[in-house]
Amino acid sequence: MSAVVGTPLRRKEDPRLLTGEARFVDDLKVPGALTVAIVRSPYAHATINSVDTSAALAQRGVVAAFSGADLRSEWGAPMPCAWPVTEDMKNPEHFPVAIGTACYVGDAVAVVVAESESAAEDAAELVVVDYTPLPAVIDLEDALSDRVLVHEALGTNRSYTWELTPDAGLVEEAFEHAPHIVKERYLQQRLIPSAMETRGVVVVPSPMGGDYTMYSATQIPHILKIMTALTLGIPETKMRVVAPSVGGGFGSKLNVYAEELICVALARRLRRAVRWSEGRTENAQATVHGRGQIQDIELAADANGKVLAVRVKLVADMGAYLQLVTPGIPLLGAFLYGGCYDIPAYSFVCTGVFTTKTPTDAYRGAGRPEATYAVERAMDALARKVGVDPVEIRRRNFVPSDAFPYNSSAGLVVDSGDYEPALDRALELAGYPAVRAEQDQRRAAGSTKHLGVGLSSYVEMCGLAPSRVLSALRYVAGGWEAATVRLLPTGKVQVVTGTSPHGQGHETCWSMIAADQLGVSPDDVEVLHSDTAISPYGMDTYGSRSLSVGGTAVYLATEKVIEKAKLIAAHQMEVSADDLDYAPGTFTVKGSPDRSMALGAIAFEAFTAHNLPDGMEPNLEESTHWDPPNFTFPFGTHVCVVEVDEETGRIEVLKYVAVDDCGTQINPLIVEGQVHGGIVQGVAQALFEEAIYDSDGNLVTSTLADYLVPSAADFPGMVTDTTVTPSPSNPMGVKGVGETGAIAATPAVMNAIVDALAPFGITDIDMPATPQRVWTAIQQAHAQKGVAR
Ligand code: MCN
Repeated sequence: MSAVVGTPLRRKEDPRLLTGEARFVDDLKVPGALTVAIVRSPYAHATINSVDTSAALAQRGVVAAFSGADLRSEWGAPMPCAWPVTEDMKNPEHFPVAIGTACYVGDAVAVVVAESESAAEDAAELVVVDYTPLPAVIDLEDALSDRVLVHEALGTNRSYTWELTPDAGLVEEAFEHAPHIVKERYLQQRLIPSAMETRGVVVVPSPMGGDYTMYSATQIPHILKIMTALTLGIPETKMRVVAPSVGGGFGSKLNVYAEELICVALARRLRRAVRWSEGRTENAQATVHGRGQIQDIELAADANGKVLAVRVKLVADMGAYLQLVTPGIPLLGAFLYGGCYDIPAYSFVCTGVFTTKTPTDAYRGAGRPEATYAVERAMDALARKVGVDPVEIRRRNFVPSDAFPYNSSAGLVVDSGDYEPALDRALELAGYPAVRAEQDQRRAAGSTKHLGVGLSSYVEMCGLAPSRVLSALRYVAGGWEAATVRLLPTGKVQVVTGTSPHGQGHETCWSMIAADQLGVSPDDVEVLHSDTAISPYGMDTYGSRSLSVGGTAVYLATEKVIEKAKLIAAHQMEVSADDLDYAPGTFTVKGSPDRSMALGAIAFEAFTAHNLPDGMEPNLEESTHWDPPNFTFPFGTHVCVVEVDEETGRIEVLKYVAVDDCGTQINPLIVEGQVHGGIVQGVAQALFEEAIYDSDGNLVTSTLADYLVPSAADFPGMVTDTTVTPSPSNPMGVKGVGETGAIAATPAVMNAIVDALAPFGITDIDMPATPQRVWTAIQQAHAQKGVAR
């Protein structure tokens, strides 16, 4: 396409991140700021009879302490949920500090404000809360029974039931007559996002009060600003939100959190700057969790394994409350349970249910890893039933390359795709036939080291999103993105974006886009972001949307700058604008190569405004608000090879191959990094991670000693490659890549494990597939064989 786009440029943000120069929330020094400590419920469910803060208040250095009731007057509205997925969705009233009832371990019940962190934390331990414990609601099916209600006032634990049943009749018919029916239940365990930087907030009021600047480790400064203004009754013009450097979020920082609202409320009440930093255990308890679903999936297929219908029923764990987009997360997957296959008939129903656990919400992939997991595991089950190789079952069902744009039975228009080349390349890189041959050899030799190979072919829907579609899904905000591009008088470029990177490298990629368009070096482009005073409009970063929506906005704003510059060049060179050719950085008169004008010179002319066309405003600055016509649909195939030790249950990933297609790549190095990170998270779900609650509702995995986050040592090198199928839905042909690895990896690993265990007749293992679980399943299989003998 051009000079720098498509090249593996190193990230310009990395030197400051790697040398300690970057400033995270916790690094911000605000003289005189008070520290907030949160008193959290040790019970999963309890009536709060009273809160006594007197002992805490008597401590030296303590400035204030409040219960939920004390702060009630601060909230003009309860905590926001921006996705009421059905008209009759039940949403319990939720305030930042609980009043009357605590609904999960970690629910805030009081706050202490002190001159130092240690004073705040010590005093928080002296707050006496009188609780009457209530029974916990942990199990999803138990929750559905309404035996114990999480929120008495709702009269049920069911928040909503959402259906997508475009072909109900066809689905029923297919299941009545199909020669092959696959019926599977999969459990999506809860995950704890565990970003490297936990959350943190600093709020600085203006000296006279009334204006507030919030620094927060957030993915969504713009949405947070609006929601804070609404919840606290502060005029939007008086609220500024800044996300400084943010150490990862993976969806968990796409939220409006109690602590953010508490800090603004306290700054307002005390007229002092306040700060709060989240500890690692607080992070496990009070930052949203991901996944948490029971998935029932059924496939009806003809004699050749061609799928005729897919029927899906989900129970999704909302946790104790609905956070910003909690109820919508399963819906993001609802459109993808047909995978990358040509499925004639489809039905989906999801029930969201409350439990006395940490609220769930977005976590890398948000609904789409769950969908991909279910369909890819079920396709392997179908392959077993039909008696064909998992590769063959996929080929028989892929949407053919000439069918795009493809209208899926779930209602999507998948704009472009070409699934077989990615599969072929992944098989080639994995050495598929050789792996199968070795598997056969080992089995024949009676080896106790079982080889397994697993596939995952996926398509995802990202780039959130056309605003009209979001409206149809009852999401309250839009899906556009804003950008401003300024060509400064010296020829340097300033880009202002509404996206809010927290590890994705937007400064590099947006610089590359602007550089190629304007004919400058990426080093000459400055990208400004994540401060609502600098970029007043934005919909922020999540849903692998930033490039295809925000990057496209940058591209379109540069086009506008070039258009205006062309008029100036034409005016000054006394030719018609139609007589000018543009090559990045220079306008040349057609047929007269020596008559040209550089964009930098035009920028200076626009600045001095000495000789502009009549009526033209000075300066070269243009803005765009881009609302995409469609999602983007990256796809690919991942192949995982594992070795399972029959004697210990230990699983080793021997090889991992990923072939992804995210359309045109702006920076292949960043694409590869995104894929790597996503794969590790996906593999971690398969092998390591699980938020475990005991029957009283205690989170027993609330430290990193108990919750197994993988390290580099746990993982082999990855082999990655790409195919390129541009998206026709945006001018650069780009698709998102931020979540693909997490979406594809989990089923590839689990399919490989189940494949390795085929000789034992094992067809499923709950995630994470720990050595203990695998070993136990093998022992049970041995025992059953023994009985049969
Ligand atoms: N890119 C590219 N060419 C493409 C696609 C993407 O060069 N065809 C580049 C983009 O320019 C951008 C990066 O890859 O620099 C990711 O782009 P995109 O897919 O648009 O995703 P977003 O920038 O919107 O990032 C969100 C996505 C999500 S949803 C999660 S979750 C996630 C992820 O990004 N969380 C992350 N990657 C993460 N990476 C880090 N380090 N930390 C997180 O918290």
